Amino acid sequence: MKRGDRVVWINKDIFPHTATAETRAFDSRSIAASASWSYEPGKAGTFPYGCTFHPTMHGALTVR
Ligand SMILES: [Cu+2]
Repeated sequence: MKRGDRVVWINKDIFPHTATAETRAFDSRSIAASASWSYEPGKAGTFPYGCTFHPTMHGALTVR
């Protein structure tokens, strides 16, 4: 994605999850089942993130 774009996490699970950057550059806090959270990054870079509830869940957001 590019700066100025908006990314949306949609929780399609029956349990709450978070999208929390390892650097805490962003943190959705708890996203309830069937809810969503969006974020507009202000800085370029690669941001590894995870779910604070489930340590095996992780990903990375790349912003150009
Ligand atoms: Cu989770």
